[in-house]
Amino acid sequence: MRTVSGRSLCLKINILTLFPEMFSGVFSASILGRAREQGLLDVAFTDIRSFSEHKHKNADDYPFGGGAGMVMLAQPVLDAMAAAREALPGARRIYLGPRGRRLTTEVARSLAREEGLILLCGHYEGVDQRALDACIDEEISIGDYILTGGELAAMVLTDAVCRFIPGVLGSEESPEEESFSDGLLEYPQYTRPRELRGMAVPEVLLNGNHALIQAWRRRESLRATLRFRPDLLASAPLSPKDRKILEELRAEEAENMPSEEDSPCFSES
Ligand code: 4G0
Repeated sequence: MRTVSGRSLCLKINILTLFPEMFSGVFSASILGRAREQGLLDVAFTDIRSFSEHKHKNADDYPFGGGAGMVMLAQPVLDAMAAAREALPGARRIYLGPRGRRLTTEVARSLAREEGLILLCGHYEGVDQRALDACIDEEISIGDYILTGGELAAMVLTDAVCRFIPGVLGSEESPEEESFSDGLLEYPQYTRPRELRGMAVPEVLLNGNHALIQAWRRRESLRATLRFRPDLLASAPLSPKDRKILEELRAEEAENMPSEEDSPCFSES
């Protein structure tokens, strides 16, 4: 196993779920699968249902006070958590739910440095609050929408976090070079062939002038951010040169706007 200054950098994750079979494809293919094979990521599952003390292995019940949906029982969740904690004593215990702190690049980067993670996936209308109060360090949400269960959120979190484990991305790629890391969106990418169905690759990328390529990419990152996520520009670290480029891009944009005479709103008839 790889170590840096004596510390092993294998991130250990234990996922508490009623549906462990949902994870097999996502965690076996591509980069997550390779990270596990390389010993950089260790994912284990705790099947909450197996901790049920009911004879039919029930893991949920009707909510006190009435209302639609089911609530997951506290007892199997607490016992599953105790078992997971025995395997990962120092792990951070996270509940995936819509009330949580929003998952961002920053959150993912910091979770990658934890000793371990225990991810609790709720189903139905969530989990009995007493279990959450007793055994959860933090609730995290992957966005403002409701899913049928926390499993997909746990997969998204694991994928986003995994990219920040040293060695998971090739030595060439860095998680810091991607969108959002410098507060801007990515520049466009191209690969062979140089021309496809009349569409050419921008000339600057073909002639090996790395200073020119770098400048072009910065400009295209700024262009993409201005067009698709102008809100990000308020907090992105921008140089005076970047600000000058943005002014040029705004002017270009204004030039390409249809003039008022062309607009159907201004037609005479
Ligand atoms: C807890 C996470 C969990 C409460 C989980 C539902 C969205 C997310 C669940 C509920 C999830 C997210 C109150 C419906 C399971 N949905 N945005 N579903 N309620 O991260």
